[in-house]
Amino acid sequence: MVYLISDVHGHYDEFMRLLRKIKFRKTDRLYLLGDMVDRGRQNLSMLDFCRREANVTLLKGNHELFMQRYLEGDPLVKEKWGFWGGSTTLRELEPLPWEKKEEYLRYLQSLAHGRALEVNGTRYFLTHSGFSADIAEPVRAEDGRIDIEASVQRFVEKDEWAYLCSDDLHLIPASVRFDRYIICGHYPTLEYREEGGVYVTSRFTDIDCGCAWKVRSPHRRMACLCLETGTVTYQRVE
Ligand SMILES: [Mn+2]
Repeated sequence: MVYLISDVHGHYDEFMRLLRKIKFRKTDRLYLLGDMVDRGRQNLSMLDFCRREANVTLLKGNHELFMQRYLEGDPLVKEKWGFWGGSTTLRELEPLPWEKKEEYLRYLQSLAHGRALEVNGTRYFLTHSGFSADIAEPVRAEDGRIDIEASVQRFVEKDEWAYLCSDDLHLIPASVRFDRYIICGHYPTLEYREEGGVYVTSRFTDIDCGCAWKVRSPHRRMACLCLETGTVTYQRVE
């Protein structure tokens, strides 16, 4: 089975509970759609899990990029990351020797921004934030749909930061269509409706159910979507 989870934000124990709930096995595949770190207390455990497990792929989120830029010495991120949710990751990271930090840096630099795949005849594009309207191209001549994989790649080359922080997918008109069905995280579905939960539209599904959302809500959850069956399994985070 192919499973998707996003925006775990350092909640490693609850994440492992969720994997036990779905009976995740070595023969399954798991794609993590970014923002594994910041806010929670077990950020490095999350990254270690992603690096270690051969059947797990982490795509880059804006919080992985914050951590990467911090380790690269970006002065703005050095000053601001703590305010952007990074204080818990910083606490874990700071005592480490440079060689260990460098391992994390190389790993973060290596992360992809999207993954195209086909399951049961449906063509999907998995990515953290979804889409940046500033580069709404290339458009396919035959049906006017945007080639989402190429569009994201172009934007990332121009401005990786702006891409990973973009909320555009949730704001663009319905006339904008894509050549693949997008599955994203990044934008807590609690912004859409009070009860949150996986949010399904004709163009995309948002699986960030806000387990670490800044606003306290009894509906904050972590979600796991199984692509073959469409089944969603939830895990609460205290
Ligand atoms: Mn994000």
